[in-house]
Parts: sequence; C-alpha cells; structure tokens
Amino acid sequence: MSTIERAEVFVASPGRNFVTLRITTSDGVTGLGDATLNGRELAVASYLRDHLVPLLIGRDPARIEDIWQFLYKGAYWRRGPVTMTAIAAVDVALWDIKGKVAGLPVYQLLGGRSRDGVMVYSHASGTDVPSLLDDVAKFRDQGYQAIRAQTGVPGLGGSYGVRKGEVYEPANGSLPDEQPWSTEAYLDFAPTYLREVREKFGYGFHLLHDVHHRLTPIEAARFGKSVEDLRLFWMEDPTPAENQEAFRLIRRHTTTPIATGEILNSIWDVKDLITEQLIDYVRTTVVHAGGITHLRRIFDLAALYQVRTGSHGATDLSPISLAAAVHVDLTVPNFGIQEYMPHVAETMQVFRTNVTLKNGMLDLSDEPGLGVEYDEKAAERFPYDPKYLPVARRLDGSVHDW
Ligand code: KDG
Ligand code: MG
Repeated sequence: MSTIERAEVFVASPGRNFVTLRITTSDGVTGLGDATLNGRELAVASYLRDHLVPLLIGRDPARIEDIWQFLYKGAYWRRGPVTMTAIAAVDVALWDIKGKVAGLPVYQLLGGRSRDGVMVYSHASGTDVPSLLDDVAKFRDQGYQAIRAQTGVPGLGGSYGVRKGEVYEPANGSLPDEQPWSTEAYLDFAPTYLREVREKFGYGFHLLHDVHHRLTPIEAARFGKSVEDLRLFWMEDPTPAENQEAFRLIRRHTTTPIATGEILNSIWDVKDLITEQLIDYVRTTVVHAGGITHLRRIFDLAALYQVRTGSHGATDLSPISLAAAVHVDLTVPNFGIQEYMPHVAETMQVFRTNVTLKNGMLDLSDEPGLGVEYDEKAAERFPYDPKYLPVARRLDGSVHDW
C-alpha cells in the first residue's frame, strides 16, 4: 500500500503571499493544496506544519473521506477559517494524488463534465465613473460575459474594491490601511454608477456588484430595490455574512439576487441560507471551505434548493485553488458563475497551470490530477512579505465592516 511519506508547507510571496502544501507518497506521487488565508497566512502554515502534517505521515492517501473526517472531527475544535483552510489544503492535495494515480483529471473523478466551460466574471473598477466605464469597455472587448463593477465613492479618500494596477489586490499594507467609509455616500452613489454602466453598455452581459458586508439589512433591502430594473446578476455580501437572519429581511423587500459565503467555511455556516432559500448564489470556496470534499457537500445541498454556485476567486486564491475550482465547476449541476482575476506574472513563475480563458469561459486540459505544478526553487526568490487587508472606519472614527 502506498502511504503518505512527506508533507511540506511552503510560504512565499510571488507577487502576493501564498501558502502551499505538497504531499508526497511512498510511490513518489505528489499532490498540491492551497492553504492561503489572506492576511493570516502563518496561522494556517503553523496549523499544517505543527498539527496536521504529523498526523498524515504513514496514512493511505487514497482514503480522502476518512482523512477529512479524522482531521475535522478529531480536532474537537470545529470549523473556522484557519482549520477549514488547513483541511482544504490536505483534501485538495489528496484529490490531486488520486487523479494522478488514476491517470485522470480530477473533474473525471467527480463525475465528469456537466458543461463545456466555466463562465467567469471579471472585475471592472475605477477611481471615478469615467475610468470605471473605460474598464467595463475593456472587459467587454475581451469577451467577458459577466463583469463586476466597483468604483470609489466621491468624497471618501479610500476606494474600496477598486483595482490599483492591472490586478485587484486589497491586501496592500504592512499594517492595515485605514480607509474612510460613509454608508450614506455609498447608498447615494452606487445605484447611479451601476445605472450608467447599463445605460452605456446595455443588458447584453451580466452585471455584478459587491457590497462587502457594509450595509444593515434594511439598507441592503433599499439598495437591492433601487437597482431592480438594472437586473444585476447579484448583489454580493449585502450584510455581514455571519448573521443569517438578516437575509430574511432583505429577501422580503427585493428581487435583486443575493450572493454570499466567501468568508464562510462550512456547510453549517450556509445551511439556513440555503435551506430557507435566502440566497441565490453560494460563494464558498475550495480553499476556505474544507476542500473539494466539503465544497461538493455544500453545493449538493444548494442544488436541492435551486441555489447556484458562485465561488470566490480573487487573486489571494492561488492558481491551485483556481484549478481545483474549475474541476468542481465543470461537474456540478448547479454551477452559476466563477469569480476570476488573472494572477500577476511573478505568481505564474512559481505555479504552472493548464487553466485557459476563452470568451469569458475557463477550461482545463485532460492532464491527470489538478494539472498544477509548483516550482519550489522559483518560489525561493520571493520571500514571505506580511500584508494586511485594509480596515474601514466611519467618518466618526469607529470601525466598520469590511
Ligand atoms: O482576501 C479578501 C479578498 O479576496 C476580497 O476582498 C475579495 O470580496 C472579494 C471578492 O469578492 O473577490
Ligand atoms: Mg467579495
């Protein structure tokens, strides 16, 4: 029997910080898992190195479900982003190994293709409306079928959700950048620029918007109602995601579809949202919600309630997570959309992947396993570089939700 012989944790910053797990079997087969938790990377690296790796050595890598249950139930302390990201890395690495051993891409092990490709949405943003409109035009020209639109709010120095260079990178400070926030200014402004996007570009593509948990339930209800005629694909994270009750109130007032879940990490966190049909899209991911094994469980529950998938896919999810997401997205019957932002060149010097983008759709080749390689030597050129997400403060100085 093949056993797990080695499990190594790499922390590097090729363009941004990533934590990567590589498991090697006694037969010399390797599997990769992403363990990146933006701004809290070393907590997961330690959870893996100090607590999970010693438990993996000598185990049968084929027993993915059993290892998942052992790590989850055996910890006694359940759920939470650190635990679920660490378990996810192990789980994804084991699926990678299973695929390589079988000589099949992971999506074949999950039941095979349900679709020809994976529709993605890109991030259009600008510091003001004209630059946002230019960005939307660029992504339309590139063939994207779905575009998220964000722009800085006039009068607020900060520009939340806005890309600075070619790539959206919110973790930008060696200490958190504190940015001003005014709900009143946002609520006055956001519906007007979303309207300008529709007026200029029409309705022939999907338009998305991320609220980043910044509204109260009744504010979110008002926002959703005010943009109903713009037919958003979704309004994302209208209120803090951990308060599932809030979504009941929003639902009573608006038909604008709702997406949430990028910061949630277990089926228990999304159970009521799904079973009470309080959301339309569940944004849990392979990396923060326990890997392919657990994400499939969430997506299968969602399918019963006509909730579709819309996994988080910002650049803080490594190319390993993106590939794993595409394998899952290709197979699940209730796929909705996949967030996609290209990684910078430095990142791609360290990760080799076979994921391709054409006409706003992702696909991958039939390479066995996930189809990703990690160049550990190249990674050594990019040492860990501590970075934090910004923190929002209301105009009176108090901390707001991000
Ligand atoms: O790490 C946090 C980012 O991934 C987050 O700001 C991105 O909200 C986000 C999104 O929808 O991509
Ligand atoms: Mg988001």
